[in-house]
Amino acid sequence: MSENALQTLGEFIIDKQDDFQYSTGEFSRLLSAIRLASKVVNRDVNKAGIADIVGHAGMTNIQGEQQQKLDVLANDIFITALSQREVVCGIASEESDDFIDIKCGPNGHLSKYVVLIDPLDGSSNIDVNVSVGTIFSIYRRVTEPGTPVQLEDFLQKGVDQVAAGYVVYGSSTMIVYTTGNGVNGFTLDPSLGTYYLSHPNMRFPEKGKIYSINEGNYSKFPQGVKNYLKYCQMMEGDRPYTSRYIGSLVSDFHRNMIKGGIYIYPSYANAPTGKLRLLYECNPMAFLAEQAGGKASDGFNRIMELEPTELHQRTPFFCGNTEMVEKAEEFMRIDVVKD
Ligand code: AHM
Ligand code: MG
Repeated sequence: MSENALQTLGEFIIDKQDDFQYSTGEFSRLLSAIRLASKVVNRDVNKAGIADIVGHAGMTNIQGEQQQKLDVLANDIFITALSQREVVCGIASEESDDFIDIKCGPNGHLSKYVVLIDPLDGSSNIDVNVSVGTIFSIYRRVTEPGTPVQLEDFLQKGVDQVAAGYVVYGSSTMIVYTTGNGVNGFTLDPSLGTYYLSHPNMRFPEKGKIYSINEGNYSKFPQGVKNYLKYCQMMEGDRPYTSRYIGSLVSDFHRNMIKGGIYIYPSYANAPTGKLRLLYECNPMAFLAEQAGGKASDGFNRIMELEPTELHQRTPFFCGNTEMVEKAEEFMRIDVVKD
């Protein structure tokens, strides 16, 4: 099929605008700002090897982790694109300590949307030329429009998301998102700078055979996770499963959604809530997973129903094919009963 016959992301956004009741085009403009920022980050990620932007920025973020230069750059790019285009009234970023209030429009704060973003997830992979990603999550504010945003606008449950998605800066660059009507994926043609609809209505295959977890932490895992891993490795039926772990959530999730698999970042001995952040990483991925026929859990509860209490809250994360996540949950429950 020629590129002329393919639908672009811009056309798709406009086509779907009417899915939103009383749509004013504000949400479409917000998605367009994310699309634009992703192209700028893509350009910078691609030239990371030649420009002097690889390596640490010398700062630590709120989690106490060292920030890579590209983390800082990606954070700036998304915040600038979203705030200057006046499409959101607030932004919370994994890389910033606190949320940002955005006074947009002639009367200030007129947008009804807030965005939570992990601007460059998996950034420890940049130095070695491995795929990284951007994750975003969009909510309607809950406080009065026209006033400064408050913490409660960001501390919403995953079930209240209006849209969520990711950009994977991989062998090709893709943007994948949902507004609650399935998941669609768009691939960037770098020569034209245009995203085309390449993966309409993405779904997890019925059966999955891949498990993705950092097995180096095995000795620190809860017994339920250890038992589930043994189950994955057992020679029986369609098992053993295949182990694949990139260490970039976006890339691991993307592969598992296409090929069928489960991603796990559990709690471990000295980290009872695991590593991943509920608001910036787990909720958006959970929304995508459910919209693609999969499931996301903290081992016991649905991720999107967890009550957030702080911006940088962490949670254990089990996400992927429904059947696989439910099996893992079964092992987690057995472990609790034994205790
Ligand atoms: P980051 O937001 O600091 O990049 O951390 C999140 C990343 C995920 O993309 C990835 O799945 C995980 O951390 C890898 O962690 P580990 O190296 O502990 O396996
Ligand atoms: Mg991250």
